Amino acid sequence: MHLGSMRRFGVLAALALAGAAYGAAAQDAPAAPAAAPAPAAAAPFPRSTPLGSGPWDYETQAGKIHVEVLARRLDRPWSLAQLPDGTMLVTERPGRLRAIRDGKLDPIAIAGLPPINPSGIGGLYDVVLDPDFAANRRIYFSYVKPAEDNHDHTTLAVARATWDGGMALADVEDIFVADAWYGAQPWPKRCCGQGPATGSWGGRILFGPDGKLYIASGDRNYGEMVQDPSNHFGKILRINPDGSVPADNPFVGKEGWKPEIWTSGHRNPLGLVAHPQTGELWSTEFGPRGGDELNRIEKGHNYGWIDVTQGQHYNNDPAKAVKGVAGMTDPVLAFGPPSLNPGNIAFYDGAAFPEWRGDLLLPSFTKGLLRIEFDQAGKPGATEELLGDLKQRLRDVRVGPAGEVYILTDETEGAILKVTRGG
Ligand SMILES: [Ca+2]
Repeated sequence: MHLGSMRRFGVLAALALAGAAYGAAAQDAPAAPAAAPAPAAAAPFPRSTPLGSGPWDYETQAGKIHVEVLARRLDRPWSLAQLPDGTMLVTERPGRLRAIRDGKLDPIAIAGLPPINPSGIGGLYDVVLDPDFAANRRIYFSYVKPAEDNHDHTTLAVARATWDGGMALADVEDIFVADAWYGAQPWPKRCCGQGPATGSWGGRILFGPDGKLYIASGDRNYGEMVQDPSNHFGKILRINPDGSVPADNPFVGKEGWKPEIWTSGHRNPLGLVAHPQTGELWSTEFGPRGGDELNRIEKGHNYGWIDVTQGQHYNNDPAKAVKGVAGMTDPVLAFGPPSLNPGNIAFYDGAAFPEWRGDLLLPSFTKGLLRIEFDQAGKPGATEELLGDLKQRLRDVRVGPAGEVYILTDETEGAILKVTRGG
C-alpha cells in the first residue's frame, strides 16, 4: 500500500468511526488526499437522517403527492424488479435477494446466490426479469464475483437463474464474467487520487427493446484501463441472454477490442434505462468530484473518461479535457460540483401523474428525487426537486403498473417508498 492509499484509508476509517452511514457514503467518493484536505463542511455527502414512519404529503407542481413506506429495514436496497403478478424482487447490496408478496416483505432471503464479495460498495447489484419471464421464470442479476483463491481479487459478473416464487433459486449460472479482475495486492500505482478497488463498479443491467442484455461496468477506480478497449473496465456491454456476443455489436471482429463493448469511456454508470417511447438508452454516471453525467447511450460511442470530464480529480490534477473533444461524446446534462450522485432513472410514462409524462425521474444522494422536464424533441428543461427533506440517499426509481412510483433508499436502514397522487 503506497502512502496515498494509506492516507485515504486513514480518512475512511475516521469517517467510519464518525457514523456507519457516513462511512458508507465516503466510500462512494473518496475523501480528498491529505495534501489537500477538504474542510468538514465540504464532506462528500450530507449525513442521512433516520427515515420517519411517514406517510408524508407534499404540494408539488403536479399537485399533491402522497409518500408512504412500502418496506423498511432493508440493508442498502439497490434494485427492484416487478413481476407480472405484483410480486417484487429486491436486492440488498450486502448480498441478499428478498421478495415482497402482496405488499409484505418476506423476512427470509431467497437462497441460492453464488459467493458475493460485499467489500466497500461491492455486493449484489441489479436484478432483472427475462423478457419472457411469464413463461420461463428466468431472472438475471449482477454481482461482485471473488476469485476462488483470493477473495480480494474481484470482478463484475452477471448470472441467470430460474425462480419459481419460492425460497430458492435454481439453475444458477454465470453468463458473463467481466475481464476486469482487480483488487489483489500489489495494487498498481494510479493517477488522479482515485479511490479503492472496492468502489466504482457500475452494476446496472437492462434488457433493451432489442431483447439484448446491457451491462454497465464501472472503472473500479482504475480509470487508466478505461480507454483500453481490450478489457471491460468502464464500458457498457451488450450480450445475448445466453451470454454469447450479438453479431451486430459495433466492435465484433475488430483487432484488440472486446466484442461485448457497446460503448466505452465510462467511470461509474449507475443508471441505465430504455426510453419507453423512443427505445433510446440513457445512463447516469458518477463523475469524480462533480462531473456526474446524464448520457444518451449510442452504439459505439466513447463517453470520454478518464480523459474528458467536467468533474475534478480527487488530487486536484486538472482534467485533460472538459468537453467538446473530437471522438468523445459529451453528456446531455452534467451536474456539480458539488456532486449530485445520481442513481438509476426512469422516464415517466404512467397514468397517475399525467403532468410528468415524458419527464425524467432521477434519484440522487444529495438532492432527493429530481424531476427533469423533457420536451418533444428530447431536450431537457426545468427541474423540480422532490423529497429532499427526507434526507435519504436515493438509489433507484421504478414506475409501477398504475403509474405509482417506487423509490429505494440506499441506507443501512433502507426502505422502499411508494409515491401516489395525494387526495
Ligand atoms: Ca463522460
